[in-house]
Amino acid sequence: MVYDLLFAKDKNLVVLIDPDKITNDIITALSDSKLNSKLNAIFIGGSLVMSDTGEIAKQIKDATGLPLILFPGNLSQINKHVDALLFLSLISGRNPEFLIGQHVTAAPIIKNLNLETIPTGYMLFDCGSINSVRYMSATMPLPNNKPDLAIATAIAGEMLGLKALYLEAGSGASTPVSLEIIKAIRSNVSIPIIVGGGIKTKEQMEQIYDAGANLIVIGTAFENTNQIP
Ligand code: 1GP
Repeated sequence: MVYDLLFAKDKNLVVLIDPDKITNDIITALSDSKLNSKLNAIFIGGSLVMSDTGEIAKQIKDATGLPLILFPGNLSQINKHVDALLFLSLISGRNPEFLIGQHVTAAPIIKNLNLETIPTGYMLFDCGSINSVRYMSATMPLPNNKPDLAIATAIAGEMLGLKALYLEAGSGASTPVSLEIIKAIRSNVSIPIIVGGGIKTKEQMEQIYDAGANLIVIGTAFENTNQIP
């Protein structure tokens, strides 16, 4: 199961590839075995994607032996070249389209492709600016300084049977989800916690792992440098 590989270690790491930002340098970097040895998997997807996600997924798959997991902004990104997908429920929001609407349309397609689904509660936090997820999902993010709201949302997600929580600051956020929020959620749920958005340095990564994250997602910092911080 890809799910087990994703959370196999104490400190797990993936890079997120936005199909619209793929370059030859990124493909070359992803094919490097030294870099691959630091990653559990690769995520592919974005809030709004213009490119053919399946075509880019195939290129990445051919370049690396790592599991490839779709992190879909919407169901148009579903394709047969990934090994699994985060079946996201945007539980910080109140837009039924991203709580169940897209899922109903996507479910038969995913079943036909025989893709593993990883049911994930997606929690968007307000980290200072209107990011793409907030705009595209037309939802209000959780405050980054009100642990009670985050805890209640996370507990509800766990009670609904979700298998992981993704705490999202938004791609390119100036600051990641606060350590206070990560710690508060960690003390209240036992399912794995994924943290992404705005993580740029090794020091931030260590602090986020220490706060209780099981998996860190690095997108922009990898795209900009073709290296892991
Ligand atoms: C975005 O959490 C991911 O959905 C990664 O964010 O691009 O800021 O690393 P960054």
